[in-house]
Amino acid sequence: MPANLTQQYLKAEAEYRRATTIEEELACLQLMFKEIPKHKGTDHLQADLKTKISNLKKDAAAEKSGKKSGRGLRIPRQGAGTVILLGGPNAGKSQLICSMTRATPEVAAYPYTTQTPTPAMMPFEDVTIQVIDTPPITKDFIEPHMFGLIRSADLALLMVDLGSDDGIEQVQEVLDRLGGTKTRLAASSYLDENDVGLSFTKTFLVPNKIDAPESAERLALLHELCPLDFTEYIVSTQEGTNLETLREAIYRSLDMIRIYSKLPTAKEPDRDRPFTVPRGSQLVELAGQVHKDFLKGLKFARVWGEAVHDGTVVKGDYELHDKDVVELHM
Ligand SMILES: Nc1nc2c(ncn2[C@@H]2O[C@H](COP(=O)(O)OP(=O)(O)O)[C@@H](O)[C@H]2O)c(=O)[nH]1
Ligand SMILES: [Mg+2]
Repeated sequence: MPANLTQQYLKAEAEYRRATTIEEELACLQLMFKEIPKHKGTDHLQADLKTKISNLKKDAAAEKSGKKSGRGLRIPRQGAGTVILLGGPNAGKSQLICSMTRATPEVAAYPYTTQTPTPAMMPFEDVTIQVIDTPPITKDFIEPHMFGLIRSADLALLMVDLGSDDGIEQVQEVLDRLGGTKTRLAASSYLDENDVGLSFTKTFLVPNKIDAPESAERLALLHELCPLDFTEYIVSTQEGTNLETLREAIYRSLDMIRIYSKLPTAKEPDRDRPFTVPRGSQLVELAGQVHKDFLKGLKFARVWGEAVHDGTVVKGDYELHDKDVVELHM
């Protein structure tokens, strides 16, 4: 029997996917339980949700009393979006972080140098994007907390080691390992409506070490043996080849817009630190980010931008445009 899930349910599930704290997760699961159509076709989903909620409550209690909940690591979202690096050992994940951010993780020719997922901030023009370095995924092993991190990421970069004959097999292992779980990779992000909990995270394929001998032959072999519909960026993280193209592609894929806020008393907006919101967002969504008092107290705003005349007065339902300058009034 089809589950016939409602829009509200699917929205709660999408938010559940992005949750990074136990409280957020619990709130989403409770909403999902409230919204799930109660009939035979959803019996096992209802039971599944109940179990998840009760486990999460135990985790929350354990966390409060200072015990480790065993749910492992959570990384709060920061910046315009979150990108997770995935790959087998030695694919060059840590080297990518070194080359594209100011962080300096250990890069080494032996596997398992990176032992826990570690976030770094990658600049793009005047914004920053969170990039998470991770330990390798292999046929036999994946850290349990990797699933939550992959689900909640806006984008995954699946890195391939073109410097070794094992690179293709290693990337296939990552795909197989995740393919057997409810956290999978795809050309774009979506949730499976017929299988609750099954989520797909948008992924770029990033064959690395194109500077290495025989890398071109291995790349051809990768395409032949492992055909994927992911967008591909071929790079050398060590020599910097194609990294600026990748950086821009990452930002574009987040589909965010930048908004500069200006105080009524100031002549110029703060150009150094734009706020970022998903394309299509309305003014109210920005207001809450600028200050929580604006969520309820917002009266109107003046906007300078390409879509409106300078200083136009708008209400909360105004659709924001990239690089708008916004002056909020309580
Ligand atoms: N030739 C070449 N070697 C690289 C490149 N990127 C990383 N490496 C080397 O590959 C090894 C593993 O890199 P690392 O970033 O630690 O891989 P990780 O295990 O995926 O984090 C190190 O010896 C790096 O110097 C690259 O673009 N070209
Ligand atoms: Mg590493």
